Amino acid sequence: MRISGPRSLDALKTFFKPTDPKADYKTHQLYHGIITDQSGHHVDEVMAVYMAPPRTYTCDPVVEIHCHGSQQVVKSILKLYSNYGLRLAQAGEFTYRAYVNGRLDLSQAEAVADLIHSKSESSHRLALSHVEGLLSKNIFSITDGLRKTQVLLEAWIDFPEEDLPEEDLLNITDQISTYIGKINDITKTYNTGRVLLEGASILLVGRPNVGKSSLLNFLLGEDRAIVTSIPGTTRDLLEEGATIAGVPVCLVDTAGLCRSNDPIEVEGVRRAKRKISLVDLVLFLVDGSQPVEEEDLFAYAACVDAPAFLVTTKLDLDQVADTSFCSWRNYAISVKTGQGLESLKSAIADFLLGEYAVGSESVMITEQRHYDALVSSRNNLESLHLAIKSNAPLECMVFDLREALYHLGQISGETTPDSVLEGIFSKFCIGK
Ligand SMILES: Nc1nc2c(ncn2[C@@H]2O[C@H](COP(=O)(O)OP(=O)(O)OP(=O)(O)O)[C@@H](O)[C@H]2O)c(=O)[nH]1
Ligand SMILES: [Mg+2]
Repeated sequence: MRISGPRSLDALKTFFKPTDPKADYKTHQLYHGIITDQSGHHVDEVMAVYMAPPRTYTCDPVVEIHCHGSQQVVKSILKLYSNYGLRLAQAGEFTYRAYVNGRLDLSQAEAVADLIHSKSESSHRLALSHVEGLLSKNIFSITDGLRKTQVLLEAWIDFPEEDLPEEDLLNITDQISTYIGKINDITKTYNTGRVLLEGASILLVGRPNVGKSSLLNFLLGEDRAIVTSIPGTTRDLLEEGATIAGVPVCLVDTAGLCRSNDPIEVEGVRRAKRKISLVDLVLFLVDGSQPVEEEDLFAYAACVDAPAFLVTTKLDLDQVADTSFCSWRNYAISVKTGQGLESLKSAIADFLLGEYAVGSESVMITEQRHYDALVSSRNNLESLHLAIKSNAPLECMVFDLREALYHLGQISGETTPDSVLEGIFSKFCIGK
């Protein structure tokens, strides 16, 4: 249990009886003892630590009580403290305090939530790099430079009788181009960052019996979906999380796409089709051991606009399918022999990561909020560029620059409205 605020140590001393009667609560040191209630009854045997500011999570005085984990023990200690006058923390309040007290900036605080929810090694590493300030450092290097330019321009506004020297204007133009480039480099990482953090969705599509469920099971490494030789085995969407070459993914198996009169199959097909427009990648499967049928074309038509690979299945059998109707990258596989499956896996990972590698050390953004702020800021800088070229008044240039800084400030939290802050911290769970 964590207590934060000026009365933390008093609160601890009220109910905690240290085993060593001379315990002097040195900062960051664990003490063994008993929590007792007002009448002196033992509630639990615990370890407790007092942490003096500012070296604490919230920058306020903090106490932690390491009690046994049963609901009843926790409830009893909470009751003692709520009678004493402490209140429960709101969701994310500890991290909010760390932010308000300046220990973390907003992008770092947001990454704490991502760190807590991270499900794969790559999302863990990405979130940790943000908690450690990688994104903040990159943004700061841009804002720092822009502020210097702002000072220069504002200084010239005070000398209306003189024009800004040509050389200074050229310098500023160069700098602005560099910052636009830096911002573009960061915004480009958004898709991959989002995929690494949340996982990409991959849909397996094809006519009945082509081997969708078999491929799903192979990629999952377990017999999750029922596989039979009867067409129409899978009736509903089936979603499972997995990692493909280090990339977290959500694999979705679908009912075979076909024109059917069976109302269950019709509904399965409807669900599969609706999902196609929402996923990051479609694997369109064609049975290589059978001639292409009208139903293959029916399935192809459903995903023709999606980002997709053609996967020809059953490579262990004689290959007769003519897939020339489809120009997508083609991967031939067999789940019976394992042929082609490693190349398919690395092609999927390469496609999802774009130009980035799993575990790359460079900055990568994962939040829509950050992406939007960077794009707005870049638009302001482009408008500043035009203003310089067209000899616009200095005031216009300064306006664009201020706007650009305002948008970048939303990432670190400097200019983030309270309503947005509330939304961000409400996503945390209690106790974080
Ligand atoms: N020889 C061979 N048979 C395969 C291969 N992959 C799948 N099969 C067989 O093809 C049949 C259909 O496989 P499923 O994975 O159920 O196909 P599906 O596309 O999910 O079928 P529906 O759910 O009915 O749409 C089964 O009998 C599998 O054993 C393969 O690589 N080689
Ligand atoms: Mg199936």
